[in-house]
Amino acid sequence: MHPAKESTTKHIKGILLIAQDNLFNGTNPDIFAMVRVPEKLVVSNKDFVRHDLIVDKLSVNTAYLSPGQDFTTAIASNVPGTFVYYCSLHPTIMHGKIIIKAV
Ligand SMILES: [Cu+2]
Repeated sequence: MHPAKESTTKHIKGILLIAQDNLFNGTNPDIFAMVRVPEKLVVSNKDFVRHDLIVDKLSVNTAYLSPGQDFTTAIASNVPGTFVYYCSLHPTIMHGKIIIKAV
């Protein structure tokens, strides 16, 4: 019995970012999360070229994803703030914000 572990798992929600046509989800959407509430993040490459997803300040880096490949990671922060996510291969067109709000 590990109730603490159980309740942590309950708080993990899923975010899916699909890389396609050199955009994430078509619009490079803002992603919202709460401080100290980890969010599962899946990046799926449905494009014809390689992409990755990096969030420098949250230590997220999927490495290069080939077409058809996906990668599961998590975003988590103990401090509120706005963090930029981007594809290192197309940083000027594939970028958005992760907004972590205080509880
Ligand atoms: Cu890219």
